[in-house]
Amino acid sequence: MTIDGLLGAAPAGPSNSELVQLLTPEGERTEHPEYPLDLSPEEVRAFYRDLVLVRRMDFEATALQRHGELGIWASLLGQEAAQIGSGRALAEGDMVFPSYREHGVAWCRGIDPMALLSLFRGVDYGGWDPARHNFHLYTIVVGGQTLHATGYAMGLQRDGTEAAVLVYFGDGATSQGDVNEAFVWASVFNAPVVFFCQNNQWAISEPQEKQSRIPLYQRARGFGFPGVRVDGNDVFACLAVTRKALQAAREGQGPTLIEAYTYRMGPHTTTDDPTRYRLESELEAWKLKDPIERVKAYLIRRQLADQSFLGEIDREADEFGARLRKSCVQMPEPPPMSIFDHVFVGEHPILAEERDGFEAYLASFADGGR
Ligand SMILES: Cc1ncc(C[n+]2csc(CCOP(=O)(O)OP(=O)(O)O)c2C)c(N)n1
Ligand SMILES: [Mg+2]
Repeated sequence: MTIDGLLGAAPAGPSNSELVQLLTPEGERTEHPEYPLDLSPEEVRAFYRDLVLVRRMDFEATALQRHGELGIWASLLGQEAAQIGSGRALAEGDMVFPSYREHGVAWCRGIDPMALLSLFRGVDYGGWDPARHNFHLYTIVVGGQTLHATGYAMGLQRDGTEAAVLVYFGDGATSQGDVNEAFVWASVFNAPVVFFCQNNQWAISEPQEKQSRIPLYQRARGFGFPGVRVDGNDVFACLAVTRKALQAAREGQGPTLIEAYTYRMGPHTTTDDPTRYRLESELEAWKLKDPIERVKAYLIRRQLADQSFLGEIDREADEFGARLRKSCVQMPEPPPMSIFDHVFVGEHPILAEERDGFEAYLASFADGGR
């Protein structure tokens, strides 16, 4: 018997029965007994606007990077519904721990898109106040934020605060020790944390089949808490599933793992070339499940929006894009010495020595290193 025969075939796409879906790729509304959802036409239109604008932000950021205006960009293309649906499920007092791709969630938390661009332009370390927005700084260390989130949730629990924590990570991150440790702690302490895994099928060039032989949401059971798989390209389902899990967490029912089944339509980051490791046909198949097109189809099908509304959103996106491009190139450069600020709370002798050395180095230039 071959090794494949012994292990069984790798899981293919999810069967419909295990995937929570409330809006089909064709834009038809479906019901799920555990996730009733009632949205007003204004709310659906607002979702459409969110989705279009964050895609535009992403598009502009990618283009800015290609023009050399950003050092790097991690695109959310294809994951808009997972992020807007879950992001809009948050209550004001909930806390978010993102990875590095959660631009749509940042949008929902009221973070100025320029603060995201400034980080990727390298002119600051993440230009927002996590406490003001209840949105932590981006974490590049894959999976590390799940431990921060769990610790924070345990703090909320001890303070008796009725709020939940929502932490984002990817399919690849589920293989990290940190994530598994976070699952253990969250489980045994019944911490009010929702683990939101965007399974975008790829961890750079590593396919999700190399992360797990079982669907990722089923992992939760072994840790002792519920797991659910949601159509990550369905903004309604992502909203309903996340809302329920956050409420359960706030009510003291402990953690939930949500696996949002989606697809990274672009490269891992602008440094990556996915044509080297995956087939174009895969992308073409996922384009048919586009998260924005299905909301648009629903709006038109139900006559909740007309061409003038759609045109208005397109115009707003054009203006938004122009504003982003203009503001990005006008961002002030930080003074070179500011790189030493905020490293430690107090003075540190090694850092002080390095700072003095760098200062002397800059002074050795005729223009003082400016
Ligand atoms: C601890 C650690 N190991 C490796 C890396 C390099 N790295 C950056 S992103 C990434 C893949 C992550 O994939 P996934 O968790 O699926 O998230 P996605 O990028 O697909 O959103 C890797 C290996 C890192 N940043 N941190
Ligand atoms: Mg991934």
